[in-house]
Amino acid sequence: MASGESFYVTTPIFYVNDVPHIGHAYAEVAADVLARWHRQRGDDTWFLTGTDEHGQKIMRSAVANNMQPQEWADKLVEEAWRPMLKTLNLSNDDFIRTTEERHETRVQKFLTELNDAGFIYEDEFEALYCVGCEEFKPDSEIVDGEGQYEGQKVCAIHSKPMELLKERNYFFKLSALQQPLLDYYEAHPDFIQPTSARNEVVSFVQSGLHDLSISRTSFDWGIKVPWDESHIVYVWVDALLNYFTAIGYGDGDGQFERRWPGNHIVGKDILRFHAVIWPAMLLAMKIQPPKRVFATGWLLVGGEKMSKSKLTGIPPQEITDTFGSDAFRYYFMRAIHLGQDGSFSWEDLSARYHAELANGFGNLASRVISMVKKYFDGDIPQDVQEHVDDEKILEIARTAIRDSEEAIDRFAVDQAIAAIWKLVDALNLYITDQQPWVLAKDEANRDRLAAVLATAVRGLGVLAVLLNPITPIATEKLWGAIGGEGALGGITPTEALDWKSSGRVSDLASLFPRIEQE
Ligand code: ME8
Repeated sequence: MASGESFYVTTPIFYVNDVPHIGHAYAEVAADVLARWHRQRGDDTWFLTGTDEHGQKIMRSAVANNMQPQEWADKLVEEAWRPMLKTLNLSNDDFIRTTEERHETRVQKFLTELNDAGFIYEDEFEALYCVGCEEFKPDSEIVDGEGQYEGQKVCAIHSKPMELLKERNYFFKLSALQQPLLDYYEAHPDFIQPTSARNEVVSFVQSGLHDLSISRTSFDWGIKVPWDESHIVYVWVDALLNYFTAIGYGDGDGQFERRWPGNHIVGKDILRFHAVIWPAMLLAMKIQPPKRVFATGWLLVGGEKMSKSKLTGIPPQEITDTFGSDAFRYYFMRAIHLGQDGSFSWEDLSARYHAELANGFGNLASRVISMVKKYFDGDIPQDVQEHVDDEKILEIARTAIRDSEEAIDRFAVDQAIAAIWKLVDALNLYITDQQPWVLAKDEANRDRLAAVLATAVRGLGVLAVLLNPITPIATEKLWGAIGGEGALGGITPTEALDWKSSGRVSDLASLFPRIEQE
């Protein structure tokens, strides 16, 4: 089933002004699940993540910590951001930092080309800027401050005062791209997802685009504008280009051509950068925009976006230390529909962990394996005569495969898991109905017992493959315990369905042990 099709998926690159919280981890896990899913099916997959290290926000946090910006970025990347990849068991193929030379030289190359194409000019500019967003804000996104900021204008997202910036800047002719963008959205209805995000972007662009200031002179923590070194590149233009620089834009070695266009998973607060500015820069250069920009919702705390600046962030390891990375991945992918906001609660996490992972899936696996041990001395029964009830289970497995594939194509990971869970529930019910422990009492039922357990093992094989992108550690263990050979990451669900283990079961420690509540 190896398609060899390219699947390039990216996360936002994260500001290194602080340490990660579960809101950042969420996008990482979503991208990782999609990458593992595609890799498993033989697609030519590339998963990129990284860090966004220039701009005023980083410079100021470095100053506040008495460090040079580069030193500060190095510290946070090594102590906080790279360790998060391990905490979440991510399978990223690359990690880009915007302070790397490979990034800087390619950003300069791209900007030179954009300038040569006639899309850049110089002008005077004055507007209100939010350093938290690293963005000039329209009036509609500025509100009156409260508390210590009473009487001041603040950013609606960060609740911090806006700053008046007046500079001579280079501008990108974004307004000239308004109609080409609208034409592109129309011709590619799946480009921006979900639909609510698409509608928002289309009406924003219809309401008129202004040219974009893409350089700064008031500070110097950034990449130099190649034709005028007294300016640095606006941090968002620098950051968006990471999706190109990491895959060798302009190198001519074929990697870029092989991977692009990519799929971007982004938070809804940074949708316009990805669905307006980024494709506009590409349309200007006659390069194909991304295949898909998918806007995720926010993890909320008390109804507000969990955030570093508001000190409401929960570090991912607080969860993984107790529940493990598999449960973290499962929970966030299952409990929240990608594209909608969600609230995290320890109670909900614990309830789903115990009901779905421990009792639903883990227990099913241990029951089946212990019965094969008990009744067949560990040998998985072979060449069994299937009965209509067994056929039904195999049919449910086929449906789970089909429905989950279809959901993943839409990035609806929660729906894919729900489709897979129909097989978990059906297998649990099947064991309860077939009552292998009753069949085992009468030698005359030996063949029937063999068929039931062989079918249950096949069902577990399909589950191991389908759930591998979501809970890779538990499913590798399960695959080994039912006599599966080879790395699970390279087996498709259909191959697992046709697979009849000729092996033996082996001991399987509880996949999801119960956790005593403190
Ligand atoms: O925006 N729930 O970086 P960033 C869900 N460097 N997602 C959340 C979240 C929450 N509570 N809090 C943050 C930047 N995020 C830029 C990106 S890409 C070329 C440059 C998400 O560190 C947020 O929506 O502020 C965004 O998608 C991502 O974390 C990075 O945020």
